[in-house]
Amino acid sequence: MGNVVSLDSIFGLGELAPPATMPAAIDTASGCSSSSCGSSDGPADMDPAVWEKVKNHPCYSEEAHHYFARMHVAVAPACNIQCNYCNRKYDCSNESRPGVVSEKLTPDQAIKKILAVAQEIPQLSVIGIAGPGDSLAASGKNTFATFEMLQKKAPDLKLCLSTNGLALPDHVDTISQYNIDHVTITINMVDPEIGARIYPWIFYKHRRWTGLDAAKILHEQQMLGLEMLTSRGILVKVNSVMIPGVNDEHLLEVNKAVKSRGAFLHNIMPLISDPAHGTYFGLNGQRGPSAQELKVVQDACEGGAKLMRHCRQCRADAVGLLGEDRGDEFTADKIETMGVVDYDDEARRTYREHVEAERAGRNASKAAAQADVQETVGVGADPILIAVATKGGERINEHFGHAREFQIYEVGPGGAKFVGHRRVDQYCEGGSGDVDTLDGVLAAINDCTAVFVAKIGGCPSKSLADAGIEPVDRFAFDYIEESALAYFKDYAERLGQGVVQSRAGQDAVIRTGALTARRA
Ligand code: CLF
Ligand code: SF4
Repeated sequence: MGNVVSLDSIFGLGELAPPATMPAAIDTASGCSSSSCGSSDGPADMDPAVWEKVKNHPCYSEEAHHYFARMHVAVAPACNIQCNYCNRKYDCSNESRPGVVSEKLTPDQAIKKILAVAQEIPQLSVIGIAGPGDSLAASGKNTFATFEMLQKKAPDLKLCLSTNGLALPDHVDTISQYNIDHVTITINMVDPEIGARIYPWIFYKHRRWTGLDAAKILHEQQMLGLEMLTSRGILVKVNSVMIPGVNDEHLLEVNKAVKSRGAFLHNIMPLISDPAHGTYFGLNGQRGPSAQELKVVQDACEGGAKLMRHCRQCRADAVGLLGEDRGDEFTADKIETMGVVDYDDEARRTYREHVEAERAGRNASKAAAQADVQETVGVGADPILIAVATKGGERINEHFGHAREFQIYEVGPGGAKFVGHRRVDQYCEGGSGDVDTLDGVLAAINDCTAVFVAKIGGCPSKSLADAGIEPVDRFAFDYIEESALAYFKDYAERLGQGVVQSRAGQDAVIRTGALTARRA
């Protein structure tokens, strides 16, 4: 018999009674169908067939990323272009980030690892190939060999790949043949003049191309590949690396161009640039954007191709929910000792049924909380940002001192929505807090009005309050969006009374370090 799983056991909610903001019964889906709740990321907004493809994909649905995990297998080491933000010593920074090197696998090793991980992590829904080079360089040999085997061995897992797009048009038929429903193309420009500042060379049709010629070929291949995929009904996500002073303003054009060609999502990611990574940009002082600069560009693109804001720029062998990396639990030597694992999808099926029930029950409570805010606060109030310590399940269920990232929600009369995340060092290690680490946390959430936590100590509470960020633990284990709306209602009242001050205009630091697996 397979494992019995529940959301509470997975997300560490313990034996809690349902929180006040939770609907009375989980089977009240008919009370407020999702179509009436104005979700920007739910079945109301898309074709049912598309919703089926994205609802359990942690990258293609923001909501799904609170519940579902992805796993990357690093079977594609070669690359056919050079990006100025990449050092080949590290992973492909188009879909991951520099700083760590993934453990490269053969297709056979990859399958063994996937089956072992799937057995341990019932949230697993997607297997992606994202490097450490380009998944379609070297004819995509390892990529397709892996997916061919996987399709037969674990048919419930979705297949996903990421590419720079240069070789994409040659492989669209194969992608279609293997039922790969999700493809990411990194498109940083639609103007070769800008492209020439990002790509020093490409390798195409047996020769090396440089400068404007290289950028022009890459651009044409990317556009062609995108059109070919979307015309076949394959969902395409476009990643763009935001490089201040190079393509930041241009990304609006990119957004329009990819939308007109049918891209499903546009993911604008901050450049990660550090001299220690040895990249051209890192060594030449090119900086990445601040949190506010990134948000300004993302906000300007709203209304165009739908935006993804929850990307974690994960590594090419990442395992787990997007905000975590459990890769260290599944290294090659550990997989070797596990022996052969048979395919068994029972735990994953049970888990998915739990998530479906949970989703159905949420719509009514979100709509009620939003209506309450609109009625009491009015529609003209300015939204605020709230940082949330969470380990998944859309709940406030992490201690302040244990958080390795904070999810950022914007809340106002229009509702509460996820707008980003901030990576931090864990403040509390071995039972005591570190002052320097706390300074880093404050800098990362400096634009937030409040931080929601399951628990927090006296010292960090005082430092947060001194910095003008309100620590809030009264919503511990409740749902994030409903809690944010309840908080906003109270905050607007206090603002009106002059008890609190607005934090508008503050900026925060995006940490360009990386989330890596917890070391034992
Ligand atoms: Fe992996 Fe990429 Fe598929 Fe997701 S990641 S291949 S689409 S399964 Fe996701 Fe990671 Fe961001 Fe990529 S958070 S880097 S967007
Ligand atoms: Fe590096 Fe990826 Fe660019 Fe290739 S496509 S150069 S691996 S960032």
